[in-house]
Amino acid sequence: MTTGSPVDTAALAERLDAAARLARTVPGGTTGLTTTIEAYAVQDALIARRTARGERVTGFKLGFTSLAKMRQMGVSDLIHGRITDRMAIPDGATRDLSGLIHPRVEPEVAFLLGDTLEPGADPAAAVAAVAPALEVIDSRYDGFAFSLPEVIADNTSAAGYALGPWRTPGDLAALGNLGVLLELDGRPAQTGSTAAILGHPLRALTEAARLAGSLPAGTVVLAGAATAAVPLHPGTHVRATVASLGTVQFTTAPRTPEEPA
Ligand code: OOG
Ligand code: MG
Repeated sequence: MTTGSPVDTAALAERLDAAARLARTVPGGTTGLTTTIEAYAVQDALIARRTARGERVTGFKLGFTSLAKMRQMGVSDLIHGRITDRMAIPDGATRDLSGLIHPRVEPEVAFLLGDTLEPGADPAAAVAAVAPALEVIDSRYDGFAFSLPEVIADNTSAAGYALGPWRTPGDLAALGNLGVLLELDGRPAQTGSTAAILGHPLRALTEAARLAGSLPAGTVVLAGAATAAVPLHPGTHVRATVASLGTVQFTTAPRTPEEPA
């Protein structure tokens, strides 16, 4: 077995953190990462840098839970990352995209845990509420081109998220096949179904607990995009609708005159 030289976890976390803060990309394929174990260690170090600056982890996200996303990004394994209070976009707010590199947006379903979710436990018993969600992703790698360990180290491209109104689910089983619509300026950009998320979004919770260990009450879990992501530009109204759950939306700030087109 050949192994590359060990990755300097702290140095790579600093490099990816700087890329996010300065909106400057890192070329994919240059990290030396070969395993997901190393990659999650870098992600942990990256999150530690954020929390040391006063950011608070608000939840957990899954990625590549749908075939649409796996195909779009050329990968085939589940990944997980963390979302923080600095990434939160209030429903209906305006978000300035300056500071992001090449953002994309995707429609998701979010869960709020009312109880601790232990690995192997029935996820439905821990769910307090469900909401439609939008995730903004912004890879810190050139052209969104990365290996699986590289996107994990980059906190799974996490950059922003908006949550619609929380709803106490009467029947969680019904979450398994709800229509999903992503609109840009009132025009459909993507359509799909919650069935695209691992066959049922509740499975994302099962996987989250399996991958991360026990998830505490109060955790928000983004189940992963139901459709491919679309590029996000300034001056755009973005809305996701999940049938019977409702809508969530935000507007991106208009381009400033000195910003290049
Ligand atoms: C990685 C993030 C994947 C999802 O919902 O599948 C993700 C990426 O596409 O750059 O958030
Ligand atoms: Mg996502």
